[in-house]
Amino acid sequence: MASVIVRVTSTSARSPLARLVAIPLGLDLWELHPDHAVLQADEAQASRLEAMGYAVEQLRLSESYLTDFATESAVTGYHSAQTLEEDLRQLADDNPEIAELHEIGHSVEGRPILALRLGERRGSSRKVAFLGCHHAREWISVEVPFLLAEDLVANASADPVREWLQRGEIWVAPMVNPDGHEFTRTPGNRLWRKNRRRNRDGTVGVDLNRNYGYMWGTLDIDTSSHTPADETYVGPRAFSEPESRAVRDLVARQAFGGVLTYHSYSQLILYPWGYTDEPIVDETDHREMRDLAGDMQRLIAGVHGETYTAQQSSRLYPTAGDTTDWTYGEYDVPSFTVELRPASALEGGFILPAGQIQPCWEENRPAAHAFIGHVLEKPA
Ligand code: 0X9
Ligand code: ZN
Repeated sequence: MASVIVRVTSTSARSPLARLVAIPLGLDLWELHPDHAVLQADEAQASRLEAMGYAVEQLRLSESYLTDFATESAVTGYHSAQTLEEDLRQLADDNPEIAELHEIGHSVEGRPILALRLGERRGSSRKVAFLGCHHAREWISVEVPFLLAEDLVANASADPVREWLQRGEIWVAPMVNPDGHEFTRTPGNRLWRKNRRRNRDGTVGVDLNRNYGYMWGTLDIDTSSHTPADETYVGPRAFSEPESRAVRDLVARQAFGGVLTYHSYSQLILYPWGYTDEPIVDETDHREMRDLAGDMQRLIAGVHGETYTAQQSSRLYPTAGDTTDWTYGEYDVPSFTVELRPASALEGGFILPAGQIQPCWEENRPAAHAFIGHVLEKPA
């Protein structure tokens, strides 16, 4: 069935927009704003929404969206799982005194999940982690952490990087979902989100950003679904997937003092909780993350003037089992989800033109540095 990208607004009080996520329609929700939502739906879902009192306006057919944005240069400007491995290996081989490549696990289809450890000392007590690409179609979320690693290596002999690498370790795992990412490089599959697990009912894929073990599975809504065919399928149990287990085991081994995970799109800086609208109870933790998110927002805006809005995750929409709820809930460390460029579907959504990789990285550099400084320089 043809899939469309639509803008949805409410036309009556009996169907408020916020209720969209609570309707079990299996929607692929891209944006949720106070006055409208953007989502991908097939024709049956679109007509059901209309019957429920929503106005559904077609933005673009997925097919024309793909031909508009998925040009040749949009593909060649980005890494594949293989070129990422080659580039990470090169970085490690060329800089053995500060960089080391680790296989932290394997995907469902057997691809290595890689993390680069940067730092002079092994077993240092100050460590910070950057993750990318839990979601296959979010290609820019591979490039920003990769460029961060490359830039840290290039600036390793100058402060503040020199001091960070002496004092602690920076771990970068740019592609948590290599199978999904590879799949999005095949014709017609650019908008795949999940991993490539064969589910028991014959459908494919678990949403890796719903598979972490804090409050896992406690919601059953469109943005955190127990239906295997859905885009946000939480999986049969917490950490059922080798990709989320790889991150779990890395975090358990290294005991990071902070974790930042890149996604796209919408230009947001999100901090826990995601599973509830309640704010974090611990006022010190809450203030720490809220203030740091605000600092990152200002630092990002200072580079190219782009707004990345800092807010609690659940304000975007509620989900249970995401990465940062788990890293904060289990380990009590500052944890952020950064949604990268662009700001909206009309600017490309998940398909960011390759020419924007560099400016997107440039604006995120000072924010990533602020996070590293915060974690590595925190008083003991
Ligand atoms: O839905 C997600 O996993 C993230 N958005 S994305 O468009 N990259 O898929 C947001 C996760 C943040 N957590 C919550 N909203 N609870
Ligand atoms: Zn994502």
